Amino acid sequence: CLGGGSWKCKENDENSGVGSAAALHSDSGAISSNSKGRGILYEQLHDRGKAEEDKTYKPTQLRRWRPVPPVPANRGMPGENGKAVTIPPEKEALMKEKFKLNQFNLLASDMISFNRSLTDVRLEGCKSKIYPKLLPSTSIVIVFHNEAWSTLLRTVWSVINRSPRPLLKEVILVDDASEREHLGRQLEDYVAKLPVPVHVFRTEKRSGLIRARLLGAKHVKGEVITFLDAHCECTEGWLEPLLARIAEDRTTVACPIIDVIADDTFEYISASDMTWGGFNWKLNFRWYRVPQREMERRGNDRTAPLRTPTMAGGLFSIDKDYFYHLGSYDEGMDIWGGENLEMSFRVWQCGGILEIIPCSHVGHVFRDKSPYTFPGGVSKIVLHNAARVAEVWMDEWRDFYYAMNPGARSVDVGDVTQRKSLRHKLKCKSFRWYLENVYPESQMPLDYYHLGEVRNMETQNCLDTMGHKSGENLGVSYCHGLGGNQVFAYTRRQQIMSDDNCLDATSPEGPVKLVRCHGMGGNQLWVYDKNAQTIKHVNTGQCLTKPDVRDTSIPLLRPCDGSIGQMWVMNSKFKW
Ligand code: LR7
Ligand code: MN
Repeated sequence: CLGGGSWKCKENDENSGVGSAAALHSDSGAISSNSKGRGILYEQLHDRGKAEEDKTYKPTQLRRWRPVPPVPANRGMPGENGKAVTIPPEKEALMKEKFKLNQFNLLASDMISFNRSLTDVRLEGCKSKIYPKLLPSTSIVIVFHNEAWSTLLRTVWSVINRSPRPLLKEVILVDDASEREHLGRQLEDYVAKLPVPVHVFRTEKRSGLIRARLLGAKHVKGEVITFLDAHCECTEGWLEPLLARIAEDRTTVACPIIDVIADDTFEYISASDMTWGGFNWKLNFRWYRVPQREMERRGNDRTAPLRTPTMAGGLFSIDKDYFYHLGSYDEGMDIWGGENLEMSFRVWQCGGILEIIPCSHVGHVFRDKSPYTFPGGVSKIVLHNAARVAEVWMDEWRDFYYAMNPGARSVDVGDVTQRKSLRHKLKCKSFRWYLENVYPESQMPLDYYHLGEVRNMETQNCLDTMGHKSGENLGVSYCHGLGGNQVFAYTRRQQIMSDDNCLDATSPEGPVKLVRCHGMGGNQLWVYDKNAQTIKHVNTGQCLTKPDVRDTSIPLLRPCDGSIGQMWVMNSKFKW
């Protein structure tokens, strides 16, 4: 959720179909069903020559189960059926005070039953699906640092109330060095009385969510590991589709649709089934709209598993042996961040499949800020983790990460030799393969001539996005040489791009705007003449020109005249 160094998880980017789950429940829905054949690309994704027995479970590893009846509404309790909780005006001050503890409305959470009822948010087609009578069992691993009592226990109770008992081996809670009283003895005493085995393990010192999950995973006795954040609510029928998918093929990593539990009211808001996971040049996880291509591969069946390029990271099921076969997690990652992309790339590049299972819904409290400390500093930790992802998995595309995050060049990535040898040992495919086959819609250009600053010869100033969003003007400013907003790629498809925006002009007078790249040429087509050093806009025939004296921050489009103000240097790496 981390976006551009901020913690915004609920920001929606109107222009791109990008956004957080919070903004995605307004699903416009309509999907054209004009497709005949399915995409063939994925059918050959991996060489699935493995013996069938390897892919599934032995009968002794499976359990007979029955569906669980819905949790009845608790009469008179706030928040039932997933409704928003309202706080009386006289408690507003208290509410604000408590909000700071966890960065969500703790007062509201504390008013809601651990067993609150939720509406059945599944698509109709999901409710009538029949799953195998025998499924593998799973252990639920929940790690936390200073989690609130009510959210943690509502997570646990929602698992207990909505999972077929034979499939629920145990719940494993990993306390990552919390400092809150209620998470000590009180928690152990409480869980000892629960109707399913719940174990509490504790890290000796703050180890971060990645190493905490590794500690939890070590104790798993079920066939499948299911990870959840500590502020979730599982809905009716959430578990069966995840386990059924893994039972079909143990190399599948299965994620539910992550619904939104509003941080201010605890309202349960169903998220769209039309979004999948992507990432940007900064290596932030982002939600994007599922492309038509993937809809067609699924035969336009919205209940069918959705192959996603990346996952959010907190909520997923994976076969235990496969988890270790694939190299579990990178122990060199601290506190928070990066492990979700690391695992996503690893799964795809090393022969697995990463899917969102639309018939499985789990709610998660999305918040704007992180409530806990990042010992050593947020940016240092997040940049360190992401740099490890870039170094190990992204080949030359790691340059985009470093160009976009100049600060990352100076952080210590630590030792990545073990992770690189894992990649080698598993004979994992290249990042190019991933971009070509799994995520052709990504904003990583497959081939590009230049990645770096674009400097005007006359003014010696550089093109600069000024941090503008899609639809806003391109800028120009003093070249700082630090990358970030002054980094542009000139691609083989003749786009000039910065992350997911492309230089775009609709009229010969300009202005030149940043617009979400559409990859269709048109107004986003630019020809750079390496000798003349001109950047010509194909549709208008005009040349990109230094700004006018009246406003020195806006580059212009002008008839090409060979003047020095129309000469731009792109000198990072030219391979024509
Ligand atoms: O030092 C820590 N130790 C911990 O045990 C820091 C965190 N944690 C725990 C924490 O208490 C929580 O239970 O780890 C869990 C995840 O931390 P959050 O809730 O602060 O993370 P998040 O929900 O903001 O972030 C998402 O990205 C993370 C990247 O490292 C993890 O993968 C989270 O699991 C993940 N959450 C989801 O995928 C839910 C959907 C959010 C989105 C998009
Ligand atoms: Mn979370």
